[in-house]
Amino acid sequence: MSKSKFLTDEELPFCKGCGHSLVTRNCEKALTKLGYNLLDVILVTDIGCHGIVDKSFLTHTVHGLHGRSVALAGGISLGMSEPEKKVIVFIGDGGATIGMQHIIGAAHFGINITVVVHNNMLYGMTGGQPSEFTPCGFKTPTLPNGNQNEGYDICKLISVAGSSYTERVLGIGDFSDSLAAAISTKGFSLIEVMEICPGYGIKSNPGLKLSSLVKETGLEVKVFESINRHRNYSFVKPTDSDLCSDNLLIEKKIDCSLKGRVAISISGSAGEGVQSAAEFLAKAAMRSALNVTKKGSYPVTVGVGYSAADVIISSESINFTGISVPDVLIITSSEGLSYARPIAAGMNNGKILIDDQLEVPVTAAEIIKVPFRNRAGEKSCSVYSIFWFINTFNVIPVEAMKQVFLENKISKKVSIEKMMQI
Ligand SMILES: Cc1ncc(C[n+]2csc(CCOP(=O)(O)OP(=O)(O)O)c2C)c(N)n1
Ligand code: SF4
Repeated sequence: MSKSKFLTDEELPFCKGCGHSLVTRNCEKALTKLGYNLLDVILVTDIGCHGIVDKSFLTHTVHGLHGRSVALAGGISLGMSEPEKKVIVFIGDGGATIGMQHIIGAAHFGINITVVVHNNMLYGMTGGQPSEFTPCGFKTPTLPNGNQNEGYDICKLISVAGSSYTERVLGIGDFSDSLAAAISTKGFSLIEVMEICPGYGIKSNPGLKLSSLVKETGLEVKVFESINRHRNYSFVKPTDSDLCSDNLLIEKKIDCSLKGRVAISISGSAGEGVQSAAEFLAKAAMRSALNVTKKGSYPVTVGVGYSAADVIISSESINFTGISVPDVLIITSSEGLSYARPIAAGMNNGKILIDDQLEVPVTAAEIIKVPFRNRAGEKSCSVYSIFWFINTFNVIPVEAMKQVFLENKISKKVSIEKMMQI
């Protein structure tokens, strides 16, 4: 199949012969047939080999937790009112096992999504453990004598639960019409694609053919009758805004002259207000009618170690929320410095604002030393660093920062005058 606008030109990331490649190519073909625009498609992927495909899609992509992608996709679908948008979930049989309740719930409530189950009958990414879809007798590296029990028939379960379109297909050749039928169905639809993982399934079951295996299991390859569909559930949206409209929850209050996009990374220590600093900046930018994304990174032990955040502010819409190289890197502590060293090393221009007591990292960016910790103290040094940045470079109006800060309970403990020092 030829390349299309839905995928990058990169090779797909799967092992040779993996059925996940075929699902991707068929999905791309179905979307092309249906005439979707790139940014009208929201692909939600689950954890597993199939999930690494999201870097290959040029549509919106969201990577969910293992088994939770259907719940995530349901939320996205319910949060949008544009009928031309389509939410598609890619999930493995492992994720479908872990998240079965979400799938049954979404079918039951008639949530408008299409779920594509990549059923390779085992957990591919972690080395071939069995899932609840592993057929009786099927061997995996951790079940060398073969599974003792029957696998689930997800298509039967889902069609009874209320799915509007349900089909099982063999992951061979062209099944794009089946995907197109599911994708064009309004309400919940599911396609289960049967595959054998060459990495683990074929190795453990040499010579096994997909079509004969599926025949032996008794799993029917067909479109299933929809039972209990057209339920009349309604969901009240929590606000009058939705994920796609320009109707912002935060009013534009302050004029801002920024044109283009600025990517800011803040790197400091847990407990020193890094996430609050990023949140203040994000809210102040929204108040200035800019588009904003904010992400936090920290170890699972949230109370110790580094804490870092990425904020993008832009007068244009932000379609990619990652920051490969920031325009501005702010470093407020030694733990933040350890985390940010590789980021600094990758900067060929831009600015690094660093606490004046810290060693300067290797970088080609401009270094600006500021006594963040001495002036504001350890608890407030990160929030202060954002005030200093805004006050010095006027990227957004400082008035917006002041308003956001003064509305927060932190302003009862920390004076705005302290934050405004330059
Ligand atoms: C809640 C949770 N449990 C376990 C894991 C570990 N894990 C990562 S990938 C994976 C297997 C994925 O298998 P499957 O969903 O079938 O997808 P495939 O790799 O076969 O495409 C597991 C168990 C995890 N990430 N999260
Ligand atoms: S390990 Fe299996 S599921 Fe994962 S990419 Fe390789 S063949 Fe595909």
